[in-house]
Amino acid sequence: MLYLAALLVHCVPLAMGQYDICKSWVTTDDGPSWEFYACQPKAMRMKDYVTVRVDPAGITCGDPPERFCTHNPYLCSDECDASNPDLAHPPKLMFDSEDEGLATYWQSVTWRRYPEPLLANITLSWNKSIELTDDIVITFEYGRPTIMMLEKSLDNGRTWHPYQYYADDCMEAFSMPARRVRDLSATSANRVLCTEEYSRWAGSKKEKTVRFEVRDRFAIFAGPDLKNMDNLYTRLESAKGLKDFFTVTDLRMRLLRPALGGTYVQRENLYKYFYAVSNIEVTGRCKCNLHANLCTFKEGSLQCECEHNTTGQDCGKCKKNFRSRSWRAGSYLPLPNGSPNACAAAGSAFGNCECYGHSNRCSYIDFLNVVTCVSCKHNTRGQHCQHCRLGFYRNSSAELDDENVCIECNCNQIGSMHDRCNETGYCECREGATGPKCDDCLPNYYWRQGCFPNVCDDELLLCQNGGTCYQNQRCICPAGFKGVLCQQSRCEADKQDCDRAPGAGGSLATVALGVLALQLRAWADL
Ligand SMILES: *[C@@H]1O[C@H](CO)[C@@H](O)[C@H](O)[C@H]1NC(C)=O
Ligand SMILES: *[C@@H]1O[C@H](CO)[C@@H](O)[C@H](O)[C@H]1NC(C)=O
Ligand SMILES: *[C@@H]1O[C@H](CO)[C@@H](O)[C@H](O)[C@H]1NC(C)=O
Ligand SMILES: *[C@@H]1O[C@H](CO)[C@@H](O)[C@H](O)[C@H]1NC(C)=O
Ligand SMILES: *[C@@H]1O[C@H](CO)[C@@H](O)[C@H](O)[C@H]1NC(C)=O
Ligand SMILES: [Ca+2]
Repeated sequence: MLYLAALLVHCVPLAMGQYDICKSWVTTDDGPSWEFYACQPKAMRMKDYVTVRVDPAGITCGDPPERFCTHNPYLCSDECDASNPDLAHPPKLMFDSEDEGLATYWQSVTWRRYPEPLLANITLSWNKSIELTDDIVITFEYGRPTIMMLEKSLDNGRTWHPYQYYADDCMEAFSMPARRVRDLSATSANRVLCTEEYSRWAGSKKEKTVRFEVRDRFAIFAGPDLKNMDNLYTRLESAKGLKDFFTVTDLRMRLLRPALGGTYVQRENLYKYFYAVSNIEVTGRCKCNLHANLCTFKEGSLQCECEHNTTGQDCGKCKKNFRSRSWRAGSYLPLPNGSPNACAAAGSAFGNCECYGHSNRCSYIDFLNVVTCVSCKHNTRGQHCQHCRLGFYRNSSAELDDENVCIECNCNQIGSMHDRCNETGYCECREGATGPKCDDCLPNYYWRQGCFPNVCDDELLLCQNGGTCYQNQRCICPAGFKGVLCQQSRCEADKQDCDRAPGAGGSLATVALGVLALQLRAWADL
């Protein structure tokens, strides 16, 4: 009974039904109607919905079958064989339910290529944004890695960011000081750090887990037992980047050095070094922007069941015909029920004024007798914010209600006539310039604050009398010649010049000085 009570207390904060209803039917002075609240789905065991990928190819043991040592390093009689279900250790064994008794685990090949590092990546993908609500717990059989890294992605694996570093010596492995999450403060709650807590050899086989401590970070705001969740939700709402810190679509464990079971690697017994992961526990809830309290697994991915007339996998936009205001996420505030920030039907107040979510306001213009959107955002303009502002063009593959529907023309200021472009983003170029943004020159033109016709080149406009063409801009003439293409002898042009004809050394120096002067001018132009 005591045990049960303790268990309940432990579970209360996360199971507590805060923000678990999206709407309720209430009776007011004006009669019965719906009242709407911010809402979010319950936390779930996310390993049940994950897809996993292990890299590089061939890192999983058993193909070909291989011997390894576990408990008794002197016998080394254990075997991994991918073709035998009893001896295989495929990645899916990191996500099965462990029945009481024997652990099932994924296992890597052994470190037989030592000293080449034994590297493995385990990538977990959900194809859905997830908000972590409890620690990530990775269980290693036969020792925890001495160096590893946890990375996360927020955009389905397109970009990755470090999440936490783990090493038995943080300074040596990552040039980072060792820190503990418990020592973080309110302003550093989303700091990425290196910890030595889960990598040191404990001299016993009991230390099996590596954690990413979500609870300890929550506790900075909600107190040690997470009793003050109101404070946490207030901070999640107001502290920049804090909510995103706990949000992921993918996680990646980069295993960089296996457990050593001592201070050095025994070269004569490399069969005892490998990775073996029996479980990866990820607890979180679907991110639904506080517009849904249910998240279901449909057609292979998790989807929010959106309320408040929102739609999309994360309830990230307004439903069609509910776009008279821009979409907004719900808010945890004010406590205790939050704000739904629901999408509103188009045209309820003013005829049918759709603004495609680019404006929150419509206005009636008396003398024209029209209703028009006011202060169109996202670089749109027009009565319904349906056009792009000058200097922007329409992204033809984006919906009109997309925030990024208008793309900046980005015309080169010098190369183009003006900063407007056509429907495919092409700018109008000045003479000699070319390219969609007019930042290139046509053949036979050179770029110097705009495109200018070549003065000289290697084909038609050859410098004469041994002159050399400098960046298509001018000929550098030998001492005795001048003119655009050095076509003119100084003697013919100017008798005096000829009389004072300098010696060979002087003329070389003049050429060198000329080159230097041109070089300096070119730099100055940059
Ligand atoms: C693991 O992923 C990182 C990128 O996060 C990549 O640079 C590295 O090559 C990968 N390692 C292996 C062994 O596939
Ligand atoms: C990811 O989810 C979206 C939305 O549910 C779906 O359209 C897409 O096919 C999924 N992609 C993969 C690779 O499962
Ligand atoms: C969503 O639209 C329906 C009509 O289709 C309406 O009855 C309901 O009240 C709206 N919900 C919200 C939160 O605005
Ligand atoms: C145009 O919109 C599509 C769909 O939203 C998007 O994938 C693409 O990146 C956008 N193109 C540009 C150039 O922004
Ligand atoms: C935009 O201009 C480019 C270059 O002049 C042209 O190839 C393209 O067809 C134009 N697009 C439209 C929609 O007019
Ligand atoms: Ca398992």
